[in-house]
Amino acid sequence: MLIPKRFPMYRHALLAGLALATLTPASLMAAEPAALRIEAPYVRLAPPNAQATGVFMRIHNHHPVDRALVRADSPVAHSVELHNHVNEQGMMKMVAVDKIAIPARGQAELKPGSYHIMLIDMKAPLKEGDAVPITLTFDDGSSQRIDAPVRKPHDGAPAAHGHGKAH
Ligand SMILES: [Cu+2]
Repeated sequence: MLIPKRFPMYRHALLAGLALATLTPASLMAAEPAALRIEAPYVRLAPPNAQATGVFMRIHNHHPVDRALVRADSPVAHSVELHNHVNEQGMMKMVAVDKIAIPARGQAELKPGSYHIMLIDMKAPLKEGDAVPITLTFDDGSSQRIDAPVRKPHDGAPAAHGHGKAH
């Protein structure tokens, strides 16, 4: 192959192209999950005897295509659902959703009062500091396993007490 020496940049680009062409589909697929980055996952410490609690995180999508979280699993709960909070005639309530969108070159924010993962019917009480394994499955069939620490709800987050703080 004749590549003019006086165009070194063109030569490099061509060699890089050849290197890419030798990648197998399997190695390309293995590289795929890195495009979604999970940040600051945590499980909200539930009150004693609570049967369910929420899991929150940010999911960054560096891909130029929209993605979605379509499923979550965890061995600590009998059931795991994707939820959103909606305002229904002035009442905030949780509803199950099929998926949580992660926009191209954007992020999905799972936070109290919004989208979250719900652990339902826990097999054993979770304690502060426990690391909860959660497997996230995305719309392209890829999955990622994370460990989400159990944390107390932040001050100022919606709590069971509502607005009524003592003077
Ligand atoms: Cu929920």
